[in-house]
Amino acid sequence: MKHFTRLSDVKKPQKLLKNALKLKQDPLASQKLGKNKTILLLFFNPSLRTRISSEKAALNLGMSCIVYDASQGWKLEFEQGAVMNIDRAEHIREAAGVISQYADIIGIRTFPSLTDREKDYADAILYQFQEYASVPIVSLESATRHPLQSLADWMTIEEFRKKKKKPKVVLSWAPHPKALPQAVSNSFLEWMKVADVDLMVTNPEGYDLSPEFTAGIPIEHDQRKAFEGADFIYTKNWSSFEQYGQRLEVPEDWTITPDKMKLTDKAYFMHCLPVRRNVVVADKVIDSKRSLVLHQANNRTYAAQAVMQEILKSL
Ligand code: AN0
Ligand code: CP
Repeated sequence: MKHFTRLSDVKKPQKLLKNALKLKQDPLASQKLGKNKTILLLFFNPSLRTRISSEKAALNLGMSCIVYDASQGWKLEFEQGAVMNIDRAEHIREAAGVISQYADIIGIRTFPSLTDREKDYADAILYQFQEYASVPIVSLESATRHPLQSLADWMTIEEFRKKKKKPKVVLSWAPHPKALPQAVSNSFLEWMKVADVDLMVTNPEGYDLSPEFTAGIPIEHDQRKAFEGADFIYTKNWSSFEQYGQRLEVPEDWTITPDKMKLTDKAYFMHCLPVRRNVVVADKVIDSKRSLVLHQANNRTYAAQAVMQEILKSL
């Protein structure tokens, strides 16, 4: 594997999953692999889990890790041929080229603008880094996808699924006071398509995700109906794709409550975090024994470690 920005970068996803689960049993098994190697994590947007779990993964592999808060640094220019006489002090071409000389792998977190759909969905910042850097690029959540999260979520589902039943996995929209990206949800669908599960999405009218990600997956606009018989409820808020980046009026209550969870087949509750309690999910659900949120967050380390391990082997 050269880069890790989306599922299609991974030749054998099942093997990557297996490696992540194996690393979890013995996280320090490959401590020599990363010796004298450096990963640089570049954050254009905030993070708690991704930042710490990725650093921990790098340390487990014996790598050095540099974290750079790019929101505090020079404003970068991404347009080709730009006359840089306003506020952007440095072009992506130099920035990516320079960082490539300091690091063997670059991780990048960059959220969408939520104003320009075409630009966001081209994931221009991430892929320009890929173009102008000379080392592998790992997505730490881009405008369209969050593959490290999806791999950790897949690990979690594998660990908790009943052995003899193909689980029904429901991705459910939930309310949120702010307009959020679609990346986590897009990516979850992308990865669940290669997992052995029955997948369904439920969201209010107007909130259907991009057809690029929902193709072949049933979309149910009645949340209660979708929850019937579910084994995993994966919850996430996202802003509208159709009315791009907007928060639309939703008359019904979409918060995940104990009542709704009773419609499921004793489903586990999942969320990538950070989560707004009693807006996205009721305390009683997230605090219940069926909540896997901390387990998911723990798996982020081993997902990142499996990805870094595969990239290090290819250097
Ligand atoms: C971000 C999002 O929805 O993409 C990060 C989630 C991992 N969430 C927030 O900004 C609350
Ligand atoms: N789930 C996740 O990626 O969390 P952070 O935004 O805190 O990294």
